[in-house]
Amino acid sequence: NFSLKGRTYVVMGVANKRSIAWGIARSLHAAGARLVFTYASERFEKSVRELADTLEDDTSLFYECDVTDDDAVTKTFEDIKNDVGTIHGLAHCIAFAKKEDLQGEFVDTSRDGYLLAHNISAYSLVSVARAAAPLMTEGGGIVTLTYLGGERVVKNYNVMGVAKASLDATMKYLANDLGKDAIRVNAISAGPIRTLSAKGVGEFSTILKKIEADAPLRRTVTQEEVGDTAYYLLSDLSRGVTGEIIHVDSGYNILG
Ligand code: 0WD
Repeated sequence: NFSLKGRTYVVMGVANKRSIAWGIARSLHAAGARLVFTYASERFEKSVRELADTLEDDTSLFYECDVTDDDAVTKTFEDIKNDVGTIHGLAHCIAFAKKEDLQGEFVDTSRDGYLLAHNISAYSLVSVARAAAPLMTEGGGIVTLTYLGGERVVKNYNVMGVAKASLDATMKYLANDLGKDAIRVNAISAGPIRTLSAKGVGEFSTILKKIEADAPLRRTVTQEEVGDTAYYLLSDLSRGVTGEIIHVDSGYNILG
């Protein structure tokens, strides 16, 4: 039985209807899960609540959580524990880099920009996993979102590629630590999708066109396709899988 009825999942990083996190939320909801949304600041609260309102029989809960603040992360999961008790998994869909660091040459990345990108995009998974693990009393799944630019050089992706490489390794070390508590940690390497964050990457349209021309499936992927893979990784369907990176990218990563 792979229904998620009676299960609760935390979804971090819904900014608007184009967010990959929203695709994940819809897949989990369709499978019967109850959802807990976290958003970076008050600025996003209204749009997250409005989106959740569109879900059938919505029972979602909402919390502010700026992942650069350890106390905020701890408090968020304490609040979630008090309000819902046990959670069964979490989707971490959070990243950030300065726009100036997502164009031109990587060699020009400032110390500030480098640390900021790693803080929000990679360390946040450590801090969130530490705070969330005690709530997964029946075991659980953690999924993060990564990109090919962490495995090889992708033009303009620059400091975010280096942060994704760190995120990939972070995911594996966490999988090793948390496996003894029956918590699995995996990543989805999504192909490029037009979102708020993607707007920051220089020449993003060119990247999309390349996928349409060259990827084995000759098309880009959707938030829904990433969402369904997250459902697989957060459900018992994937119960033997941890420390894995699954590419949901129309097969683009196999090309030399
Ligand atoms: O092509 C793409 N769009 C791809 C995205 C391809 C492969 C991977 N990804 C990754 C991104 O790198 C990111 O890790 O997917 C993840 C989600 O990104 P997205 O859906 O493309 O972008 P967006 O809709 O802009 O969501 C990014 C979230 C926002 O949501 P909320 O509602 O939580 O604010 O990251 C959030 C950002 O605000 N975010 C933060 N959340 C908490 N604390 C912070 C922060 N300090 N900074 C940014």
